[in-house]
Amino acid sequence: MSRQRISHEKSETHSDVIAAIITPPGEGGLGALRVAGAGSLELCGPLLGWQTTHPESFHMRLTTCVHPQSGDALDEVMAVWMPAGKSYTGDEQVEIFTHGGRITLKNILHALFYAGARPAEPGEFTRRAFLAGRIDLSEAEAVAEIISAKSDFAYRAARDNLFGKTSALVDGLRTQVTRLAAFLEANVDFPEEDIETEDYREVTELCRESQDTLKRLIDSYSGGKIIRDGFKVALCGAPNSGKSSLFNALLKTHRALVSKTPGTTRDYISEWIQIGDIAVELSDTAGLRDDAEEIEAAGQEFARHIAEQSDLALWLIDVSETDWSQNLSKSFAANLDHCILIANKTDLLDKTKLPGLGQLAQKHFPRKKLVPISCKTGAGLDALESALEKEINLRLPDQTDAYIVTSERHKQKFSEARAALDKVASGLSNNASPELIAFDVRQALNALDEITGKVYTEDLLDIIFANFCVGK
Ligand SMILES: Nc1nc2c(ncn2[C@@H]2O[C@H](COP(=O)(O)OP(=O)(O)OP(=O)(O)O)[C@@H](O)[C@H]2O)c(=O)[nH]1
Ligand SMILES: [Mg+2]
Repeated sequence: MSRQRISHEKSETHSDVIAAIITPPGEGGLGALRVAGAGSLELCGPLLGWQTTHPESFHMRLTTCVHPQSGDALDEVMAVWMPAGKSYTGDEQVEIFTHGGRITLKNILHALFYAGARPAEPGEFTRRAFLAGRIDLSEAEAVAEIISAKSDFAYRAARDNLFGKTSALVDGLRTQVTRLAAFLEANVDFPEEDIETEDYREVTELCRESQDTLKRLIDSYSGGKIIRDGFKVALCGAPNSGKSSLFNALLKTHRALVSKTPGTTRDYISEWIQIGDIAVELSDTAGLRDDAEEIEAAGQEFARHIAEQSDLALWLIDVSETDWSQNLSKSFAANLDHCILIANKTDLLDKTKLPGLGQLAQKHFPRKKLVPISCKTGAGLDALESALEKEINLRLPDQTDAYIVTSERHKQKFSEARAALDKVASGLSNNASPELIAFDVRQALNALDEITGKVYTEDLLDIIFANFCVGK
């Protein structure tokens, strides 16, 4: 375990100059490179033809970028210099905007390495911003979240965190717990007969308030996880029931093979769609039947696993098969709680038989919802999307709630703080020793401080920034 550090140490700037391409790979109108560290300007001078040691900061200038050794022109670029303390990383920084071609960017990056920069590690620019004290740890984590947001809801949560929503919330809780600590220091030695005093009531109330806030935050994570990671929907059912057809219909594109031969889908395929404001990961799986040969059986193992791990399984039924309800009772879907029945191929059914479907499902599977559709005609697909949106909304926290925890790490730290305050509360009611209670209060504060990075270890930073890509 590396040494714990506290926030007032954070005003680091760095003497080694790092460089990386900061735009995604591929072709584009623009590509960008970032160079950061003391001496960035001097290092970039020969490439950018900047003679003066101090060009005007934040002044974008058009120039020809050349290789510092050969003098070969590499590209026509725009470049900007930012002094230390006024850049993304907090270090002196140069940003170079090139034409967005892989080779151009690679050549300029190599020219920067030749000039003395070293390759930036994953997340190193943002790690420097944290170490410089420009952003706190929850804000640094929000950078990765906003970049990887898969839905509008995830984007809004990440954006709010980037603008300090988590930090403000933790600060509020911290103030409350600090007040508790101060109060305890002054009043902790409650003699047993004083247990009904005003002071005692106030301190227990303060503790209870913080416990309640933390509980609400921890509970919000089950919905927060869906906001951040998306809602997982598995399409499963017997071979030929129309899983791949529905997969394509929901994606609105021909992605999976559809054929009348049972057992067409062997491996599973996953794609993302957005329903309401939430990202949904749809997985098409192999049809489930008993007499499958080896490869098909391996695919079916995946299918069962995906169905079990999903937030919701859509179990497709081919309603043109008369014995579908007997088959369903024998299938593993019968015991799958998070499962909606999708009655497909209703176009093959006499219209008068449609109401009977619902009644049959109600009789044999009273706890399961049934949605009739036809992938062929498109009938019922809108109703299915509405049913999906409803299911998702049921799992989300109340959106008018002030704050939703979307990070597993934050949930873990809130849980540690809550466990520590639970001990404080029982210490208070059992008249435990003041030192013991104070220790637990400190544990709670420590857990909160690890969210914003007021206290941190190098190991913790390594874990957090390992999830970033090079260039962030
Ligand atoms: N009439 C009709 N045929 C459909 C409908 N949906 C799918 N089919 C047909 O049913 C057959 C099987 O469809 P798929 O989507 O491949 O079924 P699957 O469940 O993915 O099948 P496996 O991958 O083999 O498990 C194909 O011939 C489809 O054209 C529907 O709503 N109505
Ligand atoms: Mg299929």
